[in-house]
Amino acid sequence: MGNTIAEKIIAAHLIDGKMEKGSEIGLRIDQTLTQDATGTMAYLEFESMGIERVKTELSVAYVDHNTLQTGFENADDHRYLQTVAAKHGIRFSRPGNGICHQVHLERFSAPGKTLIGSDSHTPTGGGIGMLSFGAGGMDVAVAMGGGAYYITMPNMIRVNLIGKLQPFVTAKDISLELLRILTVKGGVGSIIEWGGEGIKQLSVPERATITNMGTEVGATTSIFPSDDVTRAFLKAQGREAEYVPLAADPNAVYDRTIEIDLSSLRPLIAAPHSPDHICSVESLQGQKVDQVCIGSCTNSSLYDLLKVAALLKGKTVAPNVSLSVSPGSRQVLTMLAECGALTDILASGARVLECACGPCIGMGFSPNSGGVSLRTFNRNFLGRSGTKDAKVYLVSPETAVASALTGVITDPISLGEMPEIVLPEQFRVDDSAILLPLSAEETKMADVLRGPNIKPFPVAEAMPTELNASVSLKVGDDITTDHIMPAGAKILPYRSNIPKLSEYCFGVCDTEFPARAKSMGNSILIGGSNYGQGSSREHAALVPMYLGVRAVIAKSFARIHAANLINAGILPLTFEDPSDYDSIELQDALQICDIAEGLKQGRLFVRNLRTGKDISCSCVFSERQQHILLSGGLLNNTKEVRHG
Ligand code: MIC
Ligand code: SF4
Repeated sequence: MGNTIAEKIIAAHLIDGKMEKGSEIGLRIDQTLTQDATGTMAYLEFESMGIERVKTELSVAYVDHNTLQTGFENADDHRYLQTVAAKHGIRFSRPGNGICHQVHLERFSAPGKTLIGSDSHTPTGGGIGMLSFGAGGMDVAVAMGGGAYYITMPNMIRVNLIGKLQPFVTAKDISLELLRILTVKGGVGSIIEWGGEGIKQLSVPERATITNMGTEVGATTSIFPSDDVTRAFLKAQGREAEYVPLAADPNAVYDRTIEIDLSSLRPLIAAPHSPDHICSVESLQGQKVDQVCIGSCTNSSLYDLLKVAALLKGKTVAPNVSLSVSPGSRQVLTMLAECGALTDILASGARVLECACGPCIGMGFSPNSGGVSLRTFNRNFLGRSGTKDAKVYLVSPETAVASALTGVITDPISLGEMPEIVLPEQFRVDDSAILLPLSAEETKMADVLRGPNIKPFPVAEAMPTELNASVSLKVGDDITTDHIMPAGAKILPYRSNIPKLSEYCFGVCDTEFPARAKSMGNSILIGGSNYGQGSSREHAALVPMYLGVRAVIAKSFARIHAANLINAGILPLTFEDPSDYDSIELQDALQICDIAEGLKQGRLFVRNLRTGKDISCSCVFSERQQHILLSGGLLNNTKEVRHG
């Protein structure tokens, strides 16, 4: 039996467990990345481990999320990240240098290596044949210290691309088509491998658009082979030496195979408020648009923005539309400037924003009230843009431009002939905005600078033998981490201040939740299916833990969030019979007995003291995870292990 690409990389990095589907495996991690909104916590956690220098081949700290400095908080965090990185052997990508995934793809990603990042879109690296995972900050801290990264050995899904993309149909439309097929839950527990003749026509940045959005189908990660296209990209970045070929064996076995015929694909759009609300652009043609945003880690490469510039050239944005363009990196922006494309973008009336996440995470550029915003991004969750009643649609750069020019949702096919875009053979390589860490000698004298906004992270308590707690919140299906711990320009500055951040927890669902949870002392959350989908932010676990949440009982969980709950010492329990969800109400008093024994058996009974009903919940965790839960989280557990 042959191996898939992922299986080959896993086999080469396996340091714990067996490659049996469904069982826990520990992987050696070659590279890590953090961004600022999750990085402050990750480095506070790393510091608490007392390790002097990272043990990875390469670790990079990026600043790309919290770049609006409306007070001292973000600037303090940037300074902390810069100094903590310098001291511990980590490179530091300065604010303005670009979005972590775009910069990492350009400068560091390498086929055959492993990467984890404290950001759910880390699988962008799969575009170059790197096995890359989004993870919570604590898992990244452990990997920086040389520890394994644990995942459940996934299923393998193969997506074969056949045929040829028509003009104005793009990699983004392929991602949206996969979302139509799989929905936001269909990739859970799986790695998606892309193959077939059709992949040859996709450059590395286009492949990266696709692996980036694999996160939206809930996949553990996504990956492309490493081939001549990969070699050409690495060569253009002056990194040809890092090329290694990588392909699945012809007799590799997949759990599921999906075929997408590129020739019949048409421009697609994801309607509010979920990336899997897919329909054709044509079907929404003519709807008025207020705002168009081009950029984000999904669609901000040089190739994307050269297309955007060529389509905007000589034309003007419609008067009712505000158009923003955020290049993915300083490399992209300088190259756009050098070839004159930036002039075409500016002349069209577009507002050029910093090379950062910006509007994607509600860091400025929020739409007007009730506004319709078309975005080339990857998420359109309710309220994420910063305007709660805005309607956000996800589209390709081509559809974005066509609609910005007409002022209504427009199929880009109506733009006429697609101008030919030729990518330069050599990219402009200038790593001066990526600061190298201090030498081991210099490190001894170096201080780490912390501002007053940086508060120590909350300490979890060990799991009691018996838990008596009431329900502090009951929510429905597909709750995202943006519901649990919203982002946006007002809240993000408190990412290193859990007490302050906790005031906003579940604000989108129920503004009373923080006060109620606090007044209850210990409490339990009830969720529907795919609870915690979306981002990797461990704040969505740390903050509920701070507010006293000891368990979440849901129909099913998203992978990264489940891992974050365990790391924070919160029990993630799954209803064995999903209809039991209906029998629990807000404020119900629940009792869970013999927790340690139940964890061993993989099943716990939750007694509802109001109804007297015993609800059977599954909790199948590895021994490692059971220990973490009983100690009250990964940090407590690491300390226990250290002190014997
Ligand atoms: C996101 O796209 O939701 C974020 C912001 O990049 C998050 C990380 C965070 O919350 O800081 C993610 O995707 O993991
Ligand atoms: Fe940044 Fe948006 Fe990408 Fe998250 S999805 S890393 S906020 S650009």
